[in-house]
Amino acid sequence: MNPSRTKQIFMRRTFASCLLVASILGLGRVISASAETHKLSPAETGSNEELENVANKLAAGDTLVLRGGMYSQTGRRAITARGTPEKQIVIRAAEGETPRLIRPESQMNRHNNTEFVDCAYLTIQGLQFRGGSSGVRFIRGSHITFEECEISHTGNNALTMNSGNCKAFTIRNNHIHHTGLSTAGPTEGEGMYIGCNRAECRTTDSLIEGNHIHHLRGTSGGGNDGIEIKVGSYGNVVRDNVIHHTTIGREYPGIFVYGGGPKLNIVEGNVIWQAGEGIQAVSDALVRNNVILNCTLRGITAAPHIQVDRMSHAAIVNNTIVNHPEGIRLRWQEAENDPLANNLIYCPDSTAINADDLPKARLKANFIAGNLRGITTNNAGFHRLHSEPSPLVSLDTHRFWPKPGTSLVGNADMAATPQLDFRGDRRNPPFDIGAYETDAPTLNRGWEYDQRAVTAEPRPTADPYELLG
Ligand SMILES: [Ca+2]
Ligand SMILES: [Ca+2]
Repeated sequence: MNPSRTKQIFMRRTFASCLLVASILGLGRVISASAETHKLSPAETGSNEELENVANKLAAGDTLVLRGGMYSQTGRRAITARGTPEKQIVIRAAEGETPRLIRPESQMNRHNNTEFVDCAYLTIQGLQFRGGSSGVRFIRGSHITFEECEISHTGNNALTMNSGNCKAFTIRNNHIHHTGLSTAGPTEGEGMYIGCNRAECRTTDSLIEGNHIHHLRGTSGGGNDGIEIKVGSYGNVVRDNVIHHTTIGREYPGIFVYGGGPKLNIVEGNVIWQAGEGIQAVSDALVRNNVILNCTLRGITAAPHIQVDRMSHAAIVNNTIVNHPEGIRLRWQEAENDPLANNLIYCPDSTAINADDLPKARLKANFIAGNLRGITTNNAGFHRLHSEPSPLVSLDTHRFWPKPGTSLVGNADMAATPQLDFRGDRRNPPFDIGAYETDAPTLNRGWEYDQRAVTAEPRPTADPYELLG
């Protein structure tokens, strides 16, 4: 059995057990709301599906339980469900069953799979969405939890929030894969497309956590980003996601945050490999504790973008960036960003840093292996690693745990160090370079492919301004 197959099975099992727990929690919610619970079984119908009809009649506090099997309709499937803070609405899978909301292949370019329009205080849990132009489209909405779902085999992108403002969403533990299948014309195929071009709509104060996103296909200049948060959207946390193989057709970032809003977006604890760039951040971003390896272009791009009129308040700290053609592409000459610190940039056979000039920003304690363009290690803030062959426990098995006694341990810049590390463990001084802090556990808890997505414990929401004052 090959490694990726093993990973998929492992994750599927774990997702199933999460679902069971979530179902129990969901049940608790139903009882306390003392509202109606509707049950539906699969049906294949014409333009008017019972699922759509029932969902649109849910009152605050109601629950809709979908039995396993195929739900199919030919017309648009649009749901509006509005709960209240006290009486949430839940649409969920029956315990241990998988409802599959499908869209026939012949309609891939005609309709999205499912649209949620102006929903509020709604939880959607354990459903599978297969087919459609976009998989799941949120048209405006607030206080929506979308979790333990699967979106796949879409003509274009999987999940979109670019039709009006969205606020206070939680998008958690979903499995998103095989997008951009349309051959009718150019397709983007993003995993998540959040916010609008030119800030014509914004998504704010939302949490995007623990999602597994892979095999994204794009054929247009719009690009197949894993998670793209457009200009003007702010206050979002993107953490503990696993993103890989997003380079079918085009090479775009695993995570792309533009910034330009009044608050930061936080990108932390993600694992990304085989993307174009791992992460691209322009402005107003805190990028920390990410593990990024084996991308086709580079680990991180920190450079201007035509849609963002300034570059300020971006910080890139304590990331582990391994084995890319370029580790970091840095274009911060005009930026008021700060700092770039405590990163491990390990690209011994290629270019670690590509900067066209030294930025004004604070550079501290970045440890590198690989070539330099535009800077030298005489510049304050860049230190060459001398430990050979590798300062990490194992490159082969992707255990990026700093070896004791190497310069990665204890040499971080204290002021730039986040409170927690990649695993959510508290960092204690002296602080370490890269995503892991080594002194808390006695065992090597370096990350491996199979375990990362599912072992991350929920962590307290960090203060977005803790680094930036
Ligand atoms: Ca894109
Ligand atoms: Ca320490």
